[in-house]
Amino acid sequence: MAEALRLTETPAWRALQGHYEKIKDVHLRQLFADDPKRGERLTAEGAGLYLDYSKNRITDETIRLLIQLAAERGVAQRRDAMFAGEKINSTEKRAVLHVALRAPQGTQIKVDGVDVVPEVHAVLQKMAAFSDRVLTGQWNGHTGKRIKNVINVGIGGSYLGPEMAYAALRTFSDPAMNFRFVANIDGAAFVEATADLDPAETLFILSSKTFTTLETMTNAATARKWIVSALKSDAAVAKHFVAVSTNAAEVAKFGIDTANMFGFWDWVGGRYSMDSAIGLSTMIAIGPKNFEKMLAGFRAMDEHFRIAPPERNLPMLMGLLSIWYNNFFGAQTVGIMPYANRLRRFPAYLQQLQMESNGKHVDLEGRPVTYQTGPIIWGEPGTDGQHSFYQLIHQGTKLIPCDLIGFCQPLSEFAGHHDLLMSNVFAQAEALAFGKAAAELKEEGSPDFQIPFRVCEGNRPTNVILAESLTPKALGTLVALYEHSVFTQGAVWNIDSFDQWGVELGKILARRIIPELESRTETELNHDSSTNALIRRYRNSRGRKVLENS
Ligand code: G6Q
Repeated sequence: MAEALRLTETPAWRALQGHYEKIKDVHLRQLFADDPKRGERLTAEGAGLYLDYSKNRITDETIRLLIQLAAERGVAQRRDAMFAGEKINSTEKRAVLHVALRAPQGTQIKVDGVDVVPEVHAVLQKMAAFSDRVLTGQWNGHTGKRIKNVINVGIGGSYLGPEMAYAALRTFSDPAMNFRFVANIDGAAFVEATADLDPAETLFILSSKTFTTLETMTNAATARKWIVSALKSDAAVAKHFVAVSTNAAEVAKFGIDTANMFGFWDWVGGRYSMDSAIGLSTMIAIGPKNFEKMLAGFRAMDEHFRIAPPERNLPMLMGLLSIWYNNFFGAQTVGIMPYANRLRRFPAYLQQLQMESNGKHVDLEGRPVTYQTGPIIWGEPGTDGQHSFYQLIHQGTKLIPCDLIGFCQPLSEFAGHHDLLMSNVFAQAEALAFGKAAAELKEEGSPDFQIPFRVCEGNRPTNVILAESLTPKALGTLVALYEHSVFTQGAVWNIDSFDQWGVELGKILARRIIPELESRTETELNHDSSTNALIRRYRNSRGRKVLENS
């Protein structure tokens, strides 16, 4: 069989290159002047989200070619293979089924001939029963005190989702309860999370797919000591620890009854797991009913991604637009700016989702890619960012496409703030697109010498995403939107968006150096001269010696 065409050899890619040359200097001012209806036309709606993509440097031809690119790269077929449970994570030979985590009861999704949907619902029910017991005081601490504090111990995919979701949905949680997150192995993280808490009222959720991750296991051991020394009994562990993991043997070794372990499966990637049992802290915070609403939001976007035609398919359009800037305009980064303070951890969450998924240097055949893959993702909530780094977006020399995310209805009791907040979403998108020309400045009376400094060229692209309000459902929909946009990009680039070999490497590297730092006897060092010197300096500072010749 003839080898499939490499991405850059496909007809659509070549056509996009030619098309880029034609429109790269066309200004959004021109595009809007040419088509007065552009701002209504280049929009799409799905699963309760409204996407205005009219302020992108595109024409109808761009969209046509990008959709052709998706077709030539078999994005829809790959999407259908994912939904069908095929092992599309080929480097780990695993299915990729975060969509099964929110599949309704009765749907059939098979992995190796076994329908996984009943297992998913069994775990959800177990989580709901446990959450209810904690929330109603049927599950109390060792001394009989009510659980008031829940601490999720986990890192990466076992942390960023729960932390982001709690911040986003705090309005839906009982203000008398505290939810905290310990990820970093720096002991300060544990101290900060626990300093003002009573161990007798504190429940730890140890969240680790593998239950071997150094950071999590170290923090878990510290938590165990904190509980046992305060409550003066090893038996307290049973009441103050539960686990979320795929590794029952290690969970049991820690001293947790596996009846209090909430499972998930190797077909859920860490960064795609916030709606699995990894979301146990979220479920306790917002309650099982709201968690179900969040799943309904994910599900609505899954359905939209599965059936909407490409020209109206939000994740498909966003993924393709990201490729347009990344691969044709050479943009290195994407800014994520949620105009919602409660979404302040959303950029960090998306950073992992996108950069771990699409930060890849070889294609599915293991060949080095000859094109750029995943962009750098960063961002802060608006309006904060406007008073710091937006300057570079408006007037710097780099092209930074941005997603501005806003909500029509406020959740805050100080509703008067909301119009002011949202006016900034619209104003920023407008200013980034249209800028401020010298003639306008002159007319407004700017002194001549200042005009060059005040000019904003505009032509800075944005997507504006509007949802009704920041509810559990809307959060699920938003997360799934980005999951599927990442998928679309990975499918076009022909990379494995679901492995993370670079992370695995990081997990083993430090293990060699730990004993070299800890050893109290004179230690020989055999690294490069820089690493040796750094370790020597550290050991000296800690009063530990290094052999002279190393
Ligand atoms: C996510 C990554 C990574 C992982 C953490 C935690 O997709 O694989 O961020 O989630 O390293 O791993 P454990 O859950 O196994 O502790």
